[in-house]
Amino acid sequence: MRIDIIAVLPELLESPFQHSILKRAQQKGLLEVVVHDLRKFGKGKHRQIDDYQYGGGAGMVLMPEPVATCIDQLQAERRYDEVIYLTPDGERLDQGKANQLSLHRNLLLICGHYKGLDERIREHYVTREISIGDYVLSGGELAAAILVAALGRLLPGALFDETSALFVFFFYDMVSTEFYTRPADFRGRAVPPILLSGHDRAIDEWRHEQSLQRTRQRRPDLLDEVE
Ligand code: 6GU
Repeated sequence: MRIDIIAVLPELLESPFQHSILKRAQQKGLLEVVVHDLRKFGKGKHRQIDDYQYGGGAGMVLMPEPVATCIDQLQAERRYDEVIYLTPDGERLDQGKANQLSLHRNLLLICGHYKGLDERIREHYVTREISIGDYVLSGGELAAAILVAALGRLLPGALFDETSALFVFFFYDMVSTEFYTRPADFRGRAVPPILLSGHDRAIDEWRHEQSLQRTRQRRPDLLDEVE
């Protein structure tokens, strides 16, 4: 999968893909992430990319010309399955949407800033608008990093342990069980004895029951969706 990202602050995207699973996915050739600096497409001495909004009001809008020029250049090189604008008024990202998006070959992500994109860019180029939750960030870069992190781990071969990828689908309708590591007794608190029993089948059943209980307690909405 190749992901191109158009960003106002490309520096914010320098580190997120250089560690752990995303780093390994890139080294293995499963994932390619290329960040494009929108300012390079601005005109004049100051390489202007934002301007006051028509009709007045606080906050700048990204000028359509630099964004269009950048998208045109990228689209001349490859066909994108989706052109995704990261914006708080987009459809909310969840595991199901991440699963679907992870099946694509080429994605183009556009990070807004200030008031965001000129509406005409949204109408003409954007095929999908995605939000990472109901709160507002001042730019889309961190949201793009989260989207890439959600997709990268789903690419076949990205995880060491393939059962972890299956677990993802499980997580779609239930929260995970609880986890423990050594020591078996931590400051007087013991690990549930079943986990030390060596009975794999019984452990699986116990974990499933834990997940169900925790889902009922923490995220009853997930069970509503399934039923
Ligand atoms: Cl995708 N962008 C911005 N700027 N804020 C957000 C968001 C995206 N998702 C939630 N808040």
